[in-house]
Amino acid sequence: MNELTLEQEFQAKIDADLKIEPKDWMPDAYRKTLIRQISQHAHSEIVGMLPEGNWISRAPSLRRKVALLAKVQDEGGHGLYLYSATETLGIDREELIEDLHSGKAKYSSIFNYPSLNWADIGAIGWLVDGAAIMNQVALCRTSYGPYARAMVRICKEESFHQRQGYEILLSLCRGTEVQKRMAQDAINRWWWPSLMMFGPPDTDSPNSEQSMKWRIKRQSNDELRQRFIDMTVPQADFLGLVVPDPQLKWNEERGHYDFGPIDWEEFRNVLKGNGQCNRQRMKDRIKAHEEGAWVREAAMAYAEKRSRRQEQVSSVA
Ligand code: FAQ
Repeated sequence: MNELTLEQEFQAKIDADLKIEPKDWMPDAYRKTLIRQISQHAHSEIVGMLPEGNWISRAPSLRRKVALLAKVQDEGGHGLYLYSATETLGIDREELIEDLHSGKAKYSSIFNYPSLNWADIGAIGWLVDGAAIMNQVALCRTSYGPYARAMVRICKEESFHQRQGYEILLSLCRGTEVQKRMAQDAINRWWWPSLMMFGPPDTDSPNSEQSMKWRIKRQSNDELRQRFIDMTVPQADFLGLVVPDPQLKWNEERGHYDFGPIDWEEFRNVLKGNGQCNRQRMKDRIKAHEEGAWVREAAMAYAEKRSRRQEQVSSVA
């Protein structure tokens, strides 16, 4: 079959909402786009462990510590599902990790902001996980089977994370004046970077058009951002917190909130490596990777030993 026919059949399958599986024929550019997006997503999960990991030893109670520990562990797990999904596209995990550590690969801009106090852990859960879920629920219907299936499980865990964050803020908002001020300060700092998580505006998003055609992305950056704002503002009202956007206003005609301009210059700067924590995050990530070398070696040695034993057993049988 020639390339054109293969491509037409591939697109017809996508248009019929069927999943593409690892052994199916796919255009090179589709494979590359998936490797780019899924690996960036995997990197975001494991770099995202760092700002919260900082607070495990300082959580204000045992209950909070256990919940945060479980959340950070889940994020490590999400990274693993996503690296595995990327490997089904024929790329080696080590190569992806090297690209992350060398600064070649991107990860979500949001994780280059500092987590300064306990209220930030609430804000990360509520806003950052909230934004992640909004994006990832759409990805449960993405066209590539292994990615879509990983997303279903990830979304279930993320919704627990979001509630955990909201509950931290609820406790602070029902606490003392100082605690409420802490919560407000955290929202002031995390609101705008959370909106940036959805990526540049549709008019300035080079990958969107093709990714939507291939149904890798099911909704555009701006659509998801608007949906997130519409969902989150009433939650902020319930907490008694003010969203730090003087232009935020319900628009009856549109049935959506209007909001003020996003500082895309700040976003581009963070992507260039000049955010508040880019250097620190990479330093910590590389250190964690190096210190974990013995665990990977031990796991590989165990896996090899097990498969040798299984071979011996089956040759005797
Ligand atoms: N940060 O043309 P588009 C989480 C890049 S998971 C950094 O619109 P695309 C869980 C983009 O890669 C959070 N870079 O790109 C958690 C592209 O660069 P490239 C991560 C960004 O791919 C919670 C360029 O800008 N989630 O948080 C960002 O069509 C709490 C042009 O942009 C995912 O990765 C950004 N925010 O759409 C963990 C979801 N936005 O590669 C711990 C999957 C854009 O051409 C604690 N990914 N860029 O050089 C996606 O849905 C998409 O990749 C988008 C971007 C929507 C992020």
